[in-house]
Amino acid sequence: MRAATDTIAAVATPAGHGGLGVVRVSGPAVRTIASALCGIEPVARHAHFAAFRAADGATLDRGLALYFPAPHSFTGEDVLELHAHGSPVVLDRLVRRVCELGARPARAGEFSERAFLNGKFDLAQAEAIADLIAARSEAQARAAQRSLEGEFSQRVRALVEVVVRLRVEVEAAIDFAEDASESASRETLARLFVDATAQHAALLAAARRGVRLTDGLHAVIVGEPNVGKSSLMNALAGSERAIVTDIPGTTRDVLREAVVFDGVELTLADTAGLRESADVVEGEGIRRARAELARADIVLRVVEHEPVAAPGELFVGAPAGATRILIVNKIDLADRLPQRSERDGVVTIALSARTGAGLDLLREALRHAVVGTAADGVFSARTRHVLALERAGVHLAAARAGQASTAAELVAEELSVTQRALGEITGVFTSEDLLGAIFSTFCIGK
Ligand SMILES: Nc1nc2c(ncn2[C@@H]2O[C@H](COP(=O)(O)OP(=O)(O)O)[C@@H](O)[C@H]2O)c(=O)[nH]1
Ligand SMILES: [Mg+2]
Repeated sequence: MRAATDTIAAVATPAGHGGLGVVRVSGPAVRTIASALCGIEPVARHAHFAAFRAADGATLDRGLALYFPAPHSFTGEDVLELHAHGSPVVLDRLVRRVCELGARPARAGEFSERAFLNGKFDLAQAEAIADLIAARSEAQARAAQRSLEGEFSQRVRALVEVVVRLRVEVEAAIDFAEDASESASRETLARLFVDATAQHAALLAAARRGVRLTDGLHAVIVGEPNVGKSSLMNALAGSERAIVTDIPGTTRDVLREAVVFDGVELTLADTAGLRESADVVEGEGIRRARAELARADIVLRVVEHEPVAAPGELFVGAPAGATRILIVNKIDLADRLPQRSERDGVVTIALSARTGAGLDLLREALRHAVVGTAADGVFSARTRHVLALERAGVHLAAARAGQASTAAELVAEELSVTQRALGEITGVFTSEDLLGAIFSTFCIGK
């Protein structure tokens, strides 16, 4: 275990006023601080009711002091938790008093960083704690909990194991190049490569779903001016979020509103109508609309009349994998009934944003689009993990392709790089810089 030489302290509960507020202290000075602050010899995992005292003996507050001796604590160090009243003033004075007694204010994420360095959990799990705290929907919280329990890390480690076995085989082939058992080893190698490739593909797909769940899905509403994009946004959001007028070019900036479908957060973006415009501001709005379209998971293309052309042609500029929904709006004007149809992978829904007729069909289509994202077994993941997995995949493929032709030394090198990339996810191989960058995004007191 890495023994920290200094003691850190921070408020662990959110800023603001509440019934309780907790100050967390971690490091070698914890026992000294407990006895000077509360006048107690702290007993392990025992709730001491105590007065927290200032230097002059005045009472700062009364509350509970809990002591978790190393290594059985969150950080793996001696930890003291002070449960006081949830007043920012009281908590601030407590932290300052604790710092007078030998601690220093903790940096953002420093408690989690110490826990990681002391082997309490790996890097992916540390990130899952941050994701759990930041979760905005039940599905996000469940997925973060799964990563926190180590499901994601276990699958990464299982893949690493196969890569290690591959390395052993390849190294053996280098050492005993003349051996008669060479053909047997080739078969083993081929089998292991198939296994590793399949595991890698499944893990990458799962991590991509995890990122979509962690970050939420992006749906964009696009179409010509005045077709009712903003009206649709308001109808889905259930509020008068966007300005609606009969003047073409009313919406200029991208407006966003979050809605939750089956536990998955969907960010709806209303955009400027797509047309040629001489207006500089509207032109910029249209540029932003196109950018929003290019990164959308779900595209809602609004028109006023059933198109003659194939519906697919109305989605130029949308990413290949995006869900495409065509909305034929203003059916109230044509005295039509709401309707849903499907052609060329595009779902078409006829509705009225004004009367609300057919909105249920659209909600159903959106719900269908988010299903799978929140499926059981999805864990939270980050872009960092996906990038590392993609890098690992490139080198694994190179090793596999090279096994027949290239020198075994090069295959061994590709496998070693594969393993390193995977190790970055769980933090087995991580530079100080990367660690600093990851933990600094956590909040203070975590
Ligand atoms: N009759 C009818 N009018 C609508 C409907 N949806 C929008 N409108 C009207 O169409 C005009 C343009 O709407 P707006 O939402 O601002 O369109 P945008 O330019 O695409 O954002 C406004 O006058 C709306 O009241 C609808 O379903 N039925
Ligand atoms: Mg608009």
